Amino acid sequence: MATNRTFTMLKPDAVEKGYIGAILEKISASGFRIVAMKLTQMTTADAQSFYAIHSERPFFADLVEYMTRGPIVAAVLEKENAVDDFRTLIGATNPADAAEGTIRKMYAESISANAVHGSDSDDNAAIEAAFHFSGREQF
Ligand code: IDP
Ligand code: MG
Repeated sequence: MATNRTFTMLKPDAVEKGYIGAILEKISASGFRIVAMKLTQMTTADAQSFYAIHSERPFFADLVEYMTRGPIVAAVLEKENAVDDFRTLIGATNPADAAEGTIRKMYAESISANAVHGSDSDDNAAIEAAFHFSGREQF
């Protein structure tokens, strides 16, 4: 299986609750190498652009408000089968449906404030990594 990269954000709810260390520990223990990482805050324009695919959804305004309310940790991760394995590690979008031991099961509070983002494809991982990091910031 090929080594590839995915993109993640520890979302404002996870940062507010002090879960950065615990979530990064779980990510590292699951075999992901951190290729890039920073604490940053998205502007409204950033969040509207990042989540443009959801712009027609009824929750879009709430999603933008939530994702901009405080700092996030943005990171690029590398591993064999990174995109799919990271989606497995974070669990279902709604923490009520997420499997035991997944990050969302352990740290998310609701379907909207669900602690962590994970890219859904190799192409989107590359687009999302480039949204937050220059090539020189990815190791
Ligand atoms: P994903 O993060 O598991 O890939 P998406 O469907 O891509 O889920 O949705 C992006 C984000 O939008 C979710 O992580 C969550 O924060 C929010 N979201 C998704 N569906 C709902 C919903 O039905 N109500 C409120 N917020 C939602
Ligand atoms: Mg998604």
